[in-house]
Amino acid sequence: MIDLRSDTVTKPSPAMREAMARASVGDDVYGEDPTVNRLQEMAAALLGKAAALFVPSGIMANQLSIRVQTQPGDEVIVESRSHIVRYEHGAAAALAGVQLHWVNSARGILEPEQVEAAIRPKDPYNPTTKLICLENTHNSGGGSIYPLSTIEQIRAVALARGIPMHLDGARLFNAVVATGVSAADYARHFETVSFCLSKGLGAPVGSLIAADEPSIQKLRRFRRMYGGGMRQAGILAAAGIYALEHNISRLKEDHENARRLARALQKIPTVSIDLDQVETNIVVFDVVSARGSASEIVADLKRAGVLINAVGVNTFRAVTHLDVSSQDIEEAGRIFATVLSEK
Ligand code: TLP
Repeated sequence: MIDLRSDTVTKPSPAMREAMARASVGDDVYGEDPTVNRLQEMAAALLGKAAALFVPSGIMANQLSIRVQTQPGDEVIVESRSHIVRYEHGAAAALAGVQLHWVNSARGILEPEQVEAAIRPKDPYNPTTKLICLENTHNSGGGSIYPLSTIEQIRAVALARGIPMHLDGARLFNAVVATGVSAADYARHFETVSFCLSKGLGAPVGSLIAADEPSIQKLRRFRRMYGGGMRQAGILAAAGIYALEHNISRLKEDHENARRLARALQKIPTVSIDLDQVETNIVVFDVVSARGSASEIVADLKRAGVLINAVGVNTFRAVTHLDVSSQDIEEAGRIFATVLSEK
């Protein structure tokens, strides 16, 4: 089975498992796990921030970042198809008590004018705009990369209004590898930045939030409130360290495989795809035929040996990652051609 549902499906390699087995551990709620501490130091250094905090998931990283920078009743500006809106079960409302202010965009990338227009006036009637969240790369935007110049302009708008920014950088290193812009150069424009170890970087569990030291102290308390304080988490952190040391630069192979897959899909008459929009490891495409519902197409592909996700009525997402080779992608291309050309 060639599993292209997500880069979250990767399994720890034998070498990563060895690093996990060898990890020194301690009780991280006491701050005494040396491997967690080392991972946090590495993450802070990579992102050019004073400190970082290891958390169990990307959603927890986003939600803690929102919680720590807002009060109930505040408003948070987000792109309308961002992960925070689409896939976090209303957590920002349920856990932080904030209202999300969605702004539409073509591929997940907001323009500075849109952000400026979404900021509420300071008067007795409007809610208070307390935070702006961006996502880079943008999952539902098809792995789209935020141009650094756009981030800089949004930052200028935010600074002029005194509004902090959070970056959902679940796939930040895909943007780093694709553009050559360093993680720190992206991160400098945000008060809080999260990234995931358990996507293209190939670790089994975990995300990090980088920020200044006082924010990390507050985040640490909220992490415990949210049930995310872990004990001998060094076993997981060791996988994260291995991922940061070995699996960043190879993300370019996933990007090449995504383009390889996109080129194969483009040749299929029933598929509509824009090659220019395949910037990283996510391939989003439409199937323009009456050959069945999205779930039927997903089931047909599964029977033929490829797993993908439907993300719309006739829109699909395939994600490349370190557990699929270029040969797998070629095989997947052949399977797509057979299954999608059938009717
Ligand atoms: N994304 C998952 C699904 O939840 C959709 C995927 O398969 O792509 N931010 C972004 C941009 C993400 O894509 C994800 C996961 C998260 C946050 C949450 O990470 P986890 O699943 O670790 O909580």
